Amino acid sequence: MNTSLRHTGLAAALATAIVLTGCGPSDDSQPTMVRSPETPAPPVVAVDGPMVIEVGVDDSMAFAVTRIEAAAGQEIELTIRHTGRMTKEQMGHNWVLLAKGTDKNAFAMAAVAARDNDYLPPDRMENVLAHTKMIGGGQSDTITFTVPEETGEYDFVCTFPGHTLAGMVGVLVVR
Ligand SMILES: [Cu+2]
Repeated sequence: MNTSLRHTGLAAALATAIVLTGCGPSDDSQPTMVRSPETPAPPVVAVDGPMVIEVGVDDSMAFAVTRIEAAAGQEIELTIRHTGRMTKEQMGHNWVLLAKGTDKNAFAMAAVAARDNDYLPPDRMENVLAHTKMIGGGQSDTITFTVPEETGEYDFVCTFPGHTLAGMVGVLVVR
């Protein structure tokens, strides 16, 4: 009996939603864009939103994206997507942005001992500016972070044992 009541309520809510979205008042105060055909359209730049980046990985030890250029202080929404078939234990990958000046190989060596922490060394987290989860085939993880204010190059690495040394690295260039 409660089911039918709930359904009625849901239908009413849906009807309300449709009315609200379907019959919004027309706003005559909106400025109208008038552009002559000769005027080129402005570039599509997400001024307010984050820069969206997808970094693909698979059953090899490499990032599909090894160079990211960004403006100081901008937001980045980054997704790491593992399209391989191997598990997190066999061929796990993460995306770890290191602080400027971090020795990436030394960091990765320390990470090997941090298996219980997704291969992120707890005593070196001051070197980590942003990181995703460690993922396996078929998984993805999305993070949002702010690009450092200091211009220059920042290494990013995968800290799964052996991967940084095998060349699973890239660079974020901040302008
Ligand atoms: Cu990896």
